[in-house]
Amino acid sequence: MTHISSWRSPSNIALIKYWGKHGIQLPNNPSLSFTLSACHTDMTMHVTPGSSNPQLNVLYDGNERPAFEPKIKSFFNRIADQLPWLLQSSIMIDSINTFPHGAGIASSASSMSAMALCLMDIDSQVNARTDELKNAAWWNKVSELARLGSGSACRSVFPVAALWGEVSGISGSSNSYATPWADHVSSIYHDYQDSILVVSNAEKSVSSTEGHELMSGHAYEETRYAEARKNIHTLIESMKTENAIDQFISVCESEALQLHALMMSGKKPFVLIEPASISIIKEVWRFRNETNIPVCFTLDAGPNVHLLYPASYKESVLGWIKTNLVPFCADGFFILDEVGTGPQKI
Ligand code: 2P0
Repeated sequence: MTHISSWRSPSNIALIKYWGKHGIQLPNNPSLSFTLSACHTDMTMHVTPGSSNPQLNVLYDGNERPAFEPKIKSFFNRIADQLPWLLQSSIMIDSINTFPHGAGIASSASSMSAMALCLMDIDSQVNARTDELKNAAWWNKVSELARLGSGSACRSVFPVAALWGEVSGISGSSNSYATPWADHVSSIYHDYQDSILVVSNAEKSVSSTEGHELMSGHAYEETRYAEARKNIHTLIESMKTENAIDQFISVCESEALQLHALMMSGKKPFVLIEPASISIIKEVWRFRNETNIPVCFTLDAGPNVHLLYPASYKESVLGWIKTNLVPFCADGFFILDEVGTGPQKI
């Protein structure tokens, strides 16, 4: 018998950054992210358990992609103790991302969370369980499996916002899986905008995996983790109301610049931002000062700039992007995304 499951799962953008880990994708500091909407993966998984000669077939948009198989196999080996049927099954995975490959948008968060959702759904089918979908423990398990695929993926499974990692004073916060955070933020953040300015679509010179490793023994290691713990408390407080956007902006921008400052100040320094990223940041500061429109930036592990702002400023910000910021984008390319409602069975 073949079991089939299809899920749409979004990417996410960290406001407090996960940078530095131990064990198997256990974070050295807590992080907090917005769940995105337009940038997502659609995945379909076919699983035939009890195969004497199990095959793994990985497709992207209907075309075979054997290059993706090693990472998926090592993920499956890592989680086989939790899904005993996994290594005795023939599996076919077909996925597609809405964001173009090479747009500098990390696909591991959306694809690994989609994979965790398909696997958990199929685990329910294999074990003839029907009542588990949407139960909080089920979602925690999805988040934990996603984390084992890629750390940041564990935050993609919850709507609006997610917190990952132990935070003092927040019961239920865990290093193993993310905690849904939508109920802890003002409604202004439920449809917050994220316009992604694609500065470069070149392959990154240093992978995130290597970046995490370089945090071990970094001169500012302990200072950084202490800063992240302090910043997450400030951010959480600021997001409870719509009246503390100044504080929200200050923490977001500080976290983004700190992430890249850590890259530049380690034992093996590296630079992922580009001159255009800096030009955009300066233009954001100029525009915000002149207009009082509360737009701010954050950065992922790459040169692209995410502009974050309330939905009520959509029109003014779009006009400004088109006139002042498109010249800094590779081929003029940008993506209009926003905070979203989380994964969806399709
Ligand atoms: C984050 N990043 O919090 C941070 C900010 C990049 C910059 O998580 O090795 O792909 O799979 O656990 O999740 C990128 O690292 O790393 C990342 P793994 P991941 O989103």
